[in-house]
Amino acid sequence: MRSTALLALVASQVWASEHSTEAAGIPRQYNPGQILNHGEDFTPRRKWADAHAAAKSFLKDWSLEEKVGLTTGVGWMGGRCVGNIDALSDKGWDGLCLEDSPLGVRLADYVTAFPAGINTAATFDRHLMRRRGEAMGKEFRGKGVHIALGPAMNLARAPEGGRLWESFGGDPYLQGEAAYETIRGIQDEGVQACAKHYLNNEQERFRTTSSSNVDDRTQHEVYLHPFLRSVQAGVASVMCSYMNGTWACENPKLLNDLLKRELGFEGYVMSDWQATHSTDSANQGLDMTMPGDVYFGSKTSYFGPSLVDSVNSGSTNKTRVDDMAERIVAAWLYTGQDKDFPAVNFNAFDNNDPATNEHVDVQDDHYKLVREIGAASTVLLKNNNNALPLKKPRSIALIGSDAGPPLRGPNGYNDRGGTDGTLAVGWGSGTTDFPYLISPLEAIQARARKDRTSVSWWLHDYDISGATSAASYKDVAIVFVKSDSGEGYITVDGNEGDRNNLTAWSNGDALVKAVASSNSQTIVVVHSVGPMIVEAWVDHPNVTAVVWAGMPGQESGNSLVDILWGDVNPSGRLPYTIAKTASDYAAHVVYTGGNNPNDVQIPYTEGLLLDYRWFDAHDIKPRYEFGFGLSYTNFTYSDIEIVKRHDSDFNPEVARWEHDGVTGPEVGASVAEWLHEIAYEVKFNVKNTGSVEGWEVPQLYLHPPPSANSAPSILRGFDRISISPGETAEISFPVSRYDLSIWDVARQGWAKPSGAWRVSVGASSKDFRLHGTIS
Ligand SMILES: *[C@@H]1O[C@H](CO)[C@@H](O)[C@H](O)[C@H]1NC(C)=O
Ligand SMILES: *[C@@H]1O[C@H](CO)[C@@H](O)[C@H](O)[C@H]1NC(C)=O
Ligand SMILES: *[C@@H]1O[C@H](CO)[C@@H](O)[C@H](O)[C@H]1NC(C)=O
Ligand SMILES: *[C@@H]1O[C@H](CO)[C@@H](O)[C@H](O)[C@H]1NC(C)=O
Ligand SMILES: CC(=O)N[C@H]1CO[C@H](CO)[C@@H](O)[C@@H]1O
Repeated sequence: MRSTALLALVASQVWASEHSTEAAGIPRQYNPGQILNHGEDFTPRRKWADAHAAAKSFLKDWSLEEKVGLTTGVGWMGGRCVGNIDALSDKGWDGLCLEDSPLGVRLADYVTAFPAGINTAATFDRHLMRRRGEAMGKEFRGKGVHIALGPAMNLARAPEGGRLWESFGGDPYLQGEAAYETIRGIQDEGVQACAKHYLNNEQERFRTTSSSNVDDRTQHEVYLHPFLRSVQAGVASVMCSYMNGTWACENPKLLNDLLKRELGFEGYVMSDWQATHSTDSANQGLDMTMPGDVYFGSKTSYFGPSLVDSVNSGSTNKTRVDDMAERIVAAWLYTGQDKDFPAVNFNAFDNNDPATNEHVDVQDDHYKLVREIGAASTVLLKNNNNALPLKKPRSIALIGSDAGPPLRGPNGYNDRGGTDGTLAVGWGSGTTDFPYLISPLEAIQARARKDRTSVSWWLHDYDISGATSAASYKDVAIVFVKSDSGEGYITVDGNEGDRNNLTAWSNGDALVKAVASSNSQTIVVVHSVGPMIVEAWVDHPNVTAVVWAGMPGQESGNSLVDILWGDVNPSGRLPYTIAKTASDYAAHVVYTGGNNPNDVQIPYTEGLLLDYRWFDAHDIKPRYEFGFGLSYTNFTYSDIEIVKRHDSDFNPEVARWEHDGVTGPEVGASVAEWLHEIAYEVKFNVKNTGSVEGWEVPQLYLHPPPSANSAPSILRGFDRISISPGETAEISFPVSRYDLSIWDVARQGWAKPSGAWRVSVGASSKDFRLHGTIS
């Protein structure tokens, strides 16, 4: 479907506001409403108002040059962190340390390597998402990092996209919930989070020059949504990406209209590293340039003295610089960093320098959470004849290099940019150094010893006959396969960040087929950054189980053992669709084109229909659908009831939505309280009908009316609940007016389409168990 067709929607009512671009900065208004997040009453707006008032008085005596100093990084490698803002000690300002990554503290020692974002999403568990955020926040703070450069929230649009494992998958709602929880967790520990990359940075190739061309409705409903949730979480900073016709970091539509006006964002926008292209960026909404120099080591800056000159010559409004500085200081105050913040105690550029690295151990007992999330994110895709959990087999063979330790150790390649041994995280700036890495081989041997199971292995991927003999005559053969990707500055086996194919690396398909021909209990474990095509072997009768372990972090082997032996009942769910063939996906990485700006156009022609929405709309049967995952027990669903929470006849705010289309406050229009207030609750029961305790992940899908011209099904609720055998859990999903709205392009507002919404509750995006209607 062409995205332009989506513009012809029929909206019966709209809540609209006039938008215009303002170079001097967006005025801030405070909507004294509460934002509800699944019953949690969290009100960042009051806190932001206080932080801005305090920032104004903090900055009262600062000169123009000093304020500009706040907005200008010191230049690449000019400090101990990947980004640094200078201190001004006579003003009580200690400077800022900005450090990667979305899964832990990068380029530091004695830190935890958490599971990647994609695994965090696969848990479908808000509490685990929050706890991971908190644990990471503690570690960043302990190292003296003010701003953690994460979470990443770009969508898994093209399945080959190199960095999609850093963020939370193929659905905007799941992406948004995970972003919300991660930010709340990080910031509750007094560290500023950074929502990135804003916006439309869904592939690595040409990411600094290509233009992502996205229609306005898709932008609002899909790509902007995780940033809306980030603002609702009170996010301190947003990182602008590279370009969209005009550079993303000097795009007033993106920075002023969408982010600061519609979403009412109160923190500051920083550039991605070297993504600032002019001093005029300040006029267009950029608040901080990173790492500060024009290019790494240039000793020049678009901000710094250039910005001072620009103000003095009248090209930049001084009030804009005031606003930039105020936003940066407000975010610092919002997160309480003015009090007792630890000094930077590591050196991202030289861990071995005794003068600058104090080797502070911030790991606490976070390894336990890593193991828990690793197991909770492991997706059981196939389990014929209850092949799993393992029942004290007498012998096991482990096949494939992905089972074993890397020959070069866990950090043998800078930023994990190589292929060696078991894969527990992708490559690039979205990684940490591993403090250690538990391989499946190590963990399985330790577990097997308890049952006196014999363990043998064959780690040569290309010696097929050796693998076949190793697997023969064993009770169980476990074959390990992988697929890797990362950030574009590193090329691995010809993959320039983005994957060149969606099948297994290192001869994986041949290995599985060979082992399955000689062992009737062949279990396949997959470590993959994203969707991997499994058609070569998935239907082989001897492949009795498929375990999708993703990117589980430092406790990889232990998390896997918990699932294989049934100490943890699997409940991971796919955060993307696994297709039967690569060409079934809605979109792909654009691999060819020139290197000059605008040479490569990336048209987002699939519009709203990414991932499962595309498969649904075009009736393409996937191998495993979004939201799918098996358990060692069974659940039944019953008693759906849809309860209206507000009486539209008497509530004027509901009336506004349902009857008139009144213009609302401009700033923060898309996060207005009434829009996000709970309008309906979908209640139902889930019963564990099996014989073991387990976690179920019920999911709520809305089916918009035909007038909406939307995708057939849209995820709008999920939870992960532990239920004992024979027990029934009562579940309730809130549905807000926003959830039941579409973006009306003509009238620039959230609109309620005419007609009834059908509602389904079920165990995946295809396995619907209960149905209802919201009219
Ligand atoms: C500078 O910004 C202020 C406040 O937004 C505005 O009133 C004024 O008109 C602007 N001046 C210029 C020259 O843009
Ligand atoms: C897919 O890419 C991987 C990594 O570069 C490579 O090992 C594998 O051979 C490729 N598969 C095919 C079918 O070309
Ligand atoms: C399954 O494994 C057994 C060995 O246990 C083998 O004899 C048989 O041929 C295999 N089946 C297939 C279809 O390869
Ligand atoms: C779930 O139910 C199906 C059909 O009733 C049954 O075949 C299967 O063994 C059950 N699975 C578990 C894990 O109890
Ligand atoms: C938000 C934004 O600026 N979107 C633009 C992205 O690029 C396309 C094509 O250049 C424009 O049509 C969009 O308006």
